[in-house]
Amino acid sequence: MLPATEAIAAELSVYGLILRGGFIFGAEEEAPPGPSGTPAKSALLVGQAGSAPWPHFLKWRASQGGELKNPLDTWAREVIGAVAEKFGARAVSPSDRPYLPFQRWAMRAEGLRPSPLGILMHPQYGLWHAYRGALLFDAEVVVEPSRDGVHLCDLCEGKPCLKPCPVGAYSEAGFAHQDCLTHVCGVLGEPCLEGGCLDRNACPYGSGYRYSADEQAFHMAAFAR
Ligand code: B12
Ligand code: SF4
Ligand code: SF4
Repeated sequence: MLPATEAIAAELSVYGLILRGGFIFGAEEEAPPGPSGTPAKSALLVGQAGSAPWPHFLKWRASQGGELKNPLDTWAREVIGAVAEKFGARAVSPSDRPYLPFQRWAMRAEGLRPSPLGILMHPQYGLWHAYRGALLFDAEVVVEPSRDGVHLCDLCEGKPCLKPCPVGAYSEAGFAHQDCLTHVCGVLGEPCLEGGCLDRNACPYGSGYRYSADEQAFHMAAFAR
């Protein structure tokens, strides 16, 4: 019997995580292994909208002794791994090497498109969402997310997200990772380090889902490490 996606979603919601849609791998496609070790037939994406998982993560981190190297990854692997085991799936993480194409999967599952910042733009959550894992199945498990087909960046006049960065790190040429890092770690980098990326915060959409200040500082610290 195929697992009920409602039951998976309910299990994930305990941790503030959500099912973000899924897709069936094509017959010609090179799919990653499913739980049996043969190529997976389908994938369901797991992620967050806004800071919903943050309090759950903080509670878990407080219960761990000592410093963990990648605590958010460790927490997500633990939580999503347990859900995978319960529903006969194999869990994978956006941090697994070699990197799995999470953004391409998300575009496919949710019909999203990238913003000028590279982050996928969501019609409801704006730039304030992320992927924490995926469940790979040996069977064709399907979930249909709501899609409204609107790409807000197409309608956005003036593109305020491309203005505040002091080093113009985002441009049509892509993301100047090193320029960003040098600024964030330099003497003038405190506003980014403490309050999050100025460009990301300048987007007017999905502001109700904006990550909390401490979550933004946590992600920037991990980025600048
Ligand atoms: C390596 C990596 C980075 C690298 C390099 C990105 C690059 N130039 O490829 C660096 C360290 C620069 C980076 C930074 C950030 N990243 Co990053 N990153 C990744 C990671 C782990 C792998 C990317 C990859 O190579 N995938 C493999 C290829 C084959 O997959 P793909 O889907 O085809 O690849 C797409 C991306 O590479 C994308 N892309 C290309 N350039 C850039 C630049 C940026 C900034 C982003 C977001 C995407 C992006 O274009 C490809 C086609 O769509 C992914 C997770 C994942 N597994 O995909 C997260 C991921 C893309 N990152 C993400 C985010 C949010 C960021 C940050 C904005 C915030 C943060 N995490 O600190 C920062 C930017 C810093 C800032 N100024 O705030 C999110 C995006 C979520 C979303 N809503 O779309 C992801 C999906 C992780 C997640 N857990 O959700 N990242
Ligand atoms: S400011 Fe405009 S162009 Fe930039 S991410 Fe937001 S909607 Fe897209
Ligand atoms: S974190 Fe700061 S330096 Fe980096 S892209 Fe955002 S605004 Fe620019």
